[in-house]
Amino acid sequence: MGAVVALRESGDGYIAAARGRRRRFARRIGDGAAVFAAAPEKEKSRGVFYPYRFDGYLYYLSAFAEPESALVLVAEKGKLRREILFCRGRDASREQWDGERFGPLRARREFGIREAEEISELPKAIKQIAREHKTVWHIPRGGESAAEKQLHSTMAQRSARGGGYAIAELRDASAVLDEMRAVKDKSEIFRMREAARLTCAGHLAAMRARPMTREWHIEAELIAEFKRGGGDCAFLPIVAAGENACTLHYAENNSPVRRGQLVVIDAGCEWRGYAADVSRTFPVSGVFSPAQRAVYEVVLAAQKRAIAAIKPGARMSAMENAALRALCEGLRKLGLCSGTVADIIARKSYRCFYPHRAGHFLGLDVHDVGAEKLPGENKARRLRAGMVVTAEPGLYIPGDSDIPKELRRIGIRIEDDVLVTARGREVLTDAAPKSAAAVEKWMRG
Ligand SMILES: [Mn+2]
Repeated sequence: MGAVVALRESGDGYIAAARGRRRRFARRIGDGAAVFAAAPEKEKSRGVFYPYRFDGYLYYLSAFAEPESALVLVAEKGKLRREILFCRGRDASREQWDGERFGPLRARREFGIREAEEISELPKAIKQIAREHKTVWHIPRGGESAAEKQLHSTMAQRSARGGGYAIAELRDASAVLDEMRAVKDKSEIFRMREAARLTCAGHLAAMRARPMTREWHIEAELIAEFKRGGGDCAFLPIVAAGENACTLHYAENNSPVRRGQLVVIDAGCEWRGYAADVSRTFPVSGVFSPAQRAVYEVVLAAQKRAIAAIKPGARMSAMENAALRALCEGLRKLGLCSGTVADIIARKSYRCFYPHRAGHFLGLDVHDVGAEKLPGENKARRLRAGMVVTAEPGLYIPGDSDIPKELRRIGIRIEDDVLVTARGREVLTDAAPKSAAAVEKWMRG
């Protein structure tokens, strides 16, 4: 993401929201300094780089998306005393190659951060922090950034010299920030709605891809819709025809597509840093066979029950259990599992048909932070208004000879993105057809 894109991002309240987040973070840590480093650029092949993806924590607190940047915060008695953005300096010859940079002067103005300096000044700033602060917060990442290497070497120097530097403790800031990130504010929900809207547009176009004789024809329609709206893929889309759907993370997207098969699409648009994540399953011919439809109705019923279990105060595990019970009832009706639903769950005989979980948090990351159990709690966390979770049960039937022939190798997943509201929930992605009848109707054109 270059400077021009970052500039266009102002105007939706995100920059002001980021300022509020910095103050809240200071309130939560009380006293100490914090260093947030940018994600590294990743080389794809000699001299060619993957599209740059910022670090979620740094972006959440700054709205700044350039590589080679960092944010230093200093809190005193719960007040934000200093905030310094470090970024690349202006450099006409580099900018001729890589595009415009903000540079410290303009970055400070555009992003409303009190101080800004060139990234080359960061080592000095870290030295100063080490002299003045006992506790330094950071995001531990196995020491991949220069800033992090310096924090660790400063700690080591301290132990070698016996306290010449003051950092006594490096603390993990993700424990604090994940709690904040789990509940989305207005500017984040605005972005997630747009990501959801473009994702649904992609699914609608993909179901009508012409020609539709290779999986990549379908994938192309998804990507075109994301790009048309100024977004991009939040992750490699899964477009899986026939038994490819039974490979959960299939993303080759290069197989032939045949009439009579189902196609599972699991794809999401990322818009201004925020992700959507939607799965739909449709028949290539435009009409479900009776066997395909029978399995589809089971997954759909499970997905609806999962969504109904999403509400403030409910635990994530309630949603998981609702989906699982419905899937097991369906597996029994389809003749794929025997015994009572309780037996099927206790024996885990559903596992070969449903090996994944029913949902995850969604936000800056597709598998977003915040879903983890709270420290000291052994139960799944409770949902709160402003959280966004996916509901995505699926069934994947193996080709074994003891399974009725017409059911073999059917793979189906249905996934929506759900915002927890004060009263219950809002499905952000219901513009993509979901009931079997709605899917067939859309495909008829
Ligand atoms: Mn998902």
